[in-house]
Formats: sequence, structure tokens, C-alpha cells
Amino acid sequence: MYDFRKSVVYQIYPKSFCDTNGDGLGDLRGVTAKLDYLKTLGVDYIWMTPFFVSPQRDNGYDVADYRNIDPRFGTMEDFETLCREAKARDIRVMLDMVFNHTSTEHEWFRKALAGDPKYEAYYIWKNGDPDTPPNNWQSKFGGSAWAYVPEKGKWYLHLFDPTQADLNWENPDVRHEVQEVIRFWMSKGVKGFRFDVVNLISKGSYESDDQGDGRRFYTDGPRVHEYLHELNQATFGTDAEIVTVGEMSSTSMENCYRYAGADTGELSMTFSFHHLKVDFVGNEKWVLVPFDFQKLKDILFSWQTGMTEHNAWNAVFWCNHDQPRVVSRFGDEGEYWKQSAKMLGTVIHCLRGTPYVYQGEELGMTNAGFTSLGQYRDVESINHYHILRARGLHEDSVYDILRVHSRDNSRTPMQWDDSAQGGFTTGTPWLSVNPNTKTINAESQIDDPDSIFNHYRKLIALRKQYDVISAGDFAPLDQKNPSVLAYTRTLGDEQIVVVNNFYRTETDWTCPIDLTGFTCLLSNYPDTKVQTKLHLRPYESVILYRG
Ligand code: TEU
Ligand code: CA
Repeated sequence: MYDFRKSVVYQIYPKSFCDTNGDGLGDLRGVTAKLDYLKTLGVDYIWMTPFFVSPQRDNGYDVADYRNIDPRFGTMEDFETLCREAKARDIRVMLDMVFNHTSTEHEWFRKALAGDPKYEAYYIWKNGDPDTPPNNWQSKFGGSAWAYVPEKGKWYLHLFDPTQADLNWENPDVRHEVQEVIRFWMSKGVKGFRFDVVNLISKGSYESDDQGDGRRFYTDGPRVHEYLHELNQATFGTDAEIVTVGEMSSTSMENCYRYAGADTGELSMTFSFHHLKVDFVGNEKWVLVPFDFQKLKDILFSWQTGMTEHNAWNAVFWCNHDQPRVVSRFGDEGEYWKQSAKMLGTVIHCLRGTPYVYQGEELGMTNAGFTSLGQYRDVESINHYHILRARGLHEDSVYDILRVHSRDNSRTPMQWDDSAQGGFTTGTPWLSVNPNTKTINAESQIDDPDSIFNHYRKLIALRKQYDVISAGDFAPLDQKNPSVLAYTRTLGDEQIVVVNNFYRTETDWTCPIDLTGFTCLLSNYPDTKVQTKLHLRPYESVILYRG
């Protein structure tokens, strides 16, 4: 079996990666053009977010045709070229499959609307009065999760945008369609799949939720393990080289033991998000609160030990296209930008799991810094602008919240060089390029041995070189320390100790393990002295090794 523990996945948001024809939208040819850059970084997989035919209401997560490429991104030929060129560089292609819902422009939904009973049964409909949704479930993007179709006198379920209708997985025909789509892309040589919100596919009972927004009725639902096991057996499970990852929304660890268990026949690994809700209030992200460092460690570490005890595998990450930039979130955009970005990279890459790098993270790209609604494109952000204003928040406060939490923070175009559009496009970008591309860009970092890019390159290389990083057991160190995040990984006689000062204040830290005989594998300061009593400078981060 292919050892995905030694692999690193690089996430590409194609719309914002590289535009080759000047229309302001990144495209597949742009990805091909940058494969040498990715090879230099050393990644093994590229996960590309959806580029299938789509009205782009949710940037491609509203799929209208699973087997064809949206002309905005290119052609099937472009995709085949990309696969070929990636393979020539030993990079594998991972696709993003959105099977919880389709766009309402998908042929299936159109046929359902036109009254074809076969396709009507592909979605989730409830009869009811036009003024009262079937229950109180809320869309993840705000508002009711139900939309009314007057011609049918029925409501359909949409856990996301009204143009993203939830599929009815109870219907075996739906499950067969999904299997055929997977086989179609497997036949093109695709070697990985990321499954969007895949723990939401099995809805339980459609009761109103007197305790919340309905998520407890459809999250990790009653038949989800059965469906995933069936999908595995019918499709990718036949190819030991294929790696799969499920995006698990508001999941539980107990369920992830099964989703990502080594012997459960479901998926290779899971994304969970609890460690990123540490700057929320409960499930509410549209608030401004400082992040809770203790909670961050407790959650990260409990998933490390819990998943290991149950022989299950984590995807480890800070960033994706839905999350703000990590250096802005948990690091420092100012004086210690470089040190903090490197520190955050080290924390993730030495954990037990498969690390994911989101485009631009390896350069220390920061949040967008938008100041007006017109700059935002994300449906969730725009909806919440209006929701928060309607709740009575002042405009400025709403902008402050969006600047911290909007998904557009991570979607601004990739910063390739210091030109006005960052080398992303020769036209007008669909979302503004961050003006800090003048100083934060790939061109200035690739050949600089001290750059964030080269720190990530080293982290990726270390994983290949040291089995203890890919396979070692995890144990926390001094978990209650108010500013240090530290842990060990151990494999036989080999051990690494990873020590990170998460703050800009200097701190003395005595390692509970005697560090005599350890050497420094990587640090974000040039002159780290290896000693049991460490004096940690701002955001100082070291990997110590004994073999
Ligand atoms: O996201 C799932 C999800 O529930 C959240 O991350 C959501 O995007 C939001 O941040 C809640 O505050 C996945 C995709 O990654 C996302 O881009 C899509 O919009 C969503 O599913 C629907 O397909
Ligand atoms: Ca383009």
C-alpha cells in the first residue's frame, strides 16, 4: 500500500492560483505552468478544489456536471496534460468531489423540477405550507436550510446555498451515480479524492432542533459509515495507491476512528475543524475574540492521541480555502511575520498525520485586509454582512469581523512576484491581489535560504528522511504551559522534541526531557543552542533529534 504518511498534500484553489489567458481567473494551464515550483517545494499530491462545470455561486462547490470541466478553467485536454506533467514530476492529482449536494443547475435537479419522478427522488423534498419551512434547520451560509418551489408546492433541503440542493443518499440510484463519477476520474489516472462535507450525507430524522441549528440530526448521520464503506468497495478501494480524505464538518472523534481507521474500509484520513474553532464563541464564528491557546493545544493533542489509539489517521492543517490565513490568525503579520509563519509550519508538519499546505501558506501570505463589501466575493461573507447588519451591528464592526473571519482572506490570488497583480494575471483579478505582494511573493523567496518557502521545503524533506516524523508516536510535553506548544514523537530509539514559543514574549522553558545528546534538525533562528533549559525568543521554534 502506498505510504501516505510520508506524503504532503498541496491544496490549490485554481481560481486564485495562476491565470494564463488574462481573464482574471486562474486556470488548469496555470496549474501546469507552476508544477516545477511545486516540485521544488517537494509536495507529493496536489488537491485541486472543484473545477467542474458550475454556475460558480460557491466557487465550484455547486457542481452542475461532475464529468466536465468548466470552460473558465480549461478543457479536458488541459486536465489530461496537467495529469501527465504532474506524473512526470512524481506528483499525484487529488480531486475534490462534492456529493452532499449538486447545483440546482445540474441536469438531475432540472429534471426533478420538471416533474421527472426518477430525479425528484435524487433530492430531499418535504410538503408544506409556503410560509413555514419543514423544520428550523439553518443553512451553513445563513437563513433557513429549506427552499420552497411554488410550482411543486414543496420544499427542498439545502444545507448550504439555496442553489446547492442536498442529494438523497437513501436512494441507491444516487449512490450508483456517485460511484460512476468516481470511476470516471479514476480512469483518467486520478490518484486521490477529497470528499466535501461527506459526513453530512446521511440525514437522520427531519425534526426541528430545539437545541440548535439542526446539525445534530444530519452530522455523522445514521447510515454514513455504510455509505462510505460501500463507496470504498465499489470504487477507490480497489486501487491501493489511491488516497482519500473526508472533510468532516462538526464531527466527533469516535466517528473519525471509523471514517479514517486503518481497517475500516472507509477513507484514508479525515479533516476535522475543532482546533480551528478556538477563536469562535461556541459554533458562532462571526465574533471577535482572541484565540484560546490552551484549547487549541488540548484539541490538537487529544486528536493526536485519540486517533492513534484507535489506529486512525489525521489530516493535519491550519489552512484551506475556507479558513483565514494562519499567520494573521495565530502568528504575527508584523515584526515577527517570518518567525511566526515558520513556527506555525513546524507545529503542523511534525504532528502525526498527513500535512496539507494551502497555496501561499508556504510564503506566509496574510489575510486580505478588505475594507468594503464590494471587495468581497464569497457568498457566506456577503450573507453574513447582511445578517450582522440586520442584528444591529455597526458597519465598521461588521467589517472588523469579516476582516478576521471571511473565507475570502485565503482566496486572494497567489502572490508570485512583486508586480501590481502579483504575477497572477495580466488582466483584472476576480478578487483583489493583496498589495503586500510587493514584499510577500514567491519570486523573492525561492532562492533565499532563510525564507518561509525554504522552511516549508525543509519540513517536507525531513518527513521523507526521518521515519520518526511520519510514523512516530505522539506525546504532549508541558501541555499546560501558557505560551509553549511542545511535543515528542518517538519511533524505537529515534525521538524528536518539537518546541514552539507561540507568542512574541521571550520565555524560559525547561524541557521535561533531558536534551543531552540531541541535535537541532531545524530552527527558525540561526543560532539555537541545544540545552535542556531553553531560552525561547519570539515565536522561536525548534526540532531537536536524537537517533
Ligand atoms: O465547507 C464546509 C463547511 O461547512 C464550512 O467550512 C463552510 O465553508 C463555512 O466555512 C462555514 O462557516 C465545504 C467547502 O470546503 C466549502 O468551500 C463549501 O462552500 C462547502 O463545503 C459547500 O460545498
Ligand atoms: Ca484564466
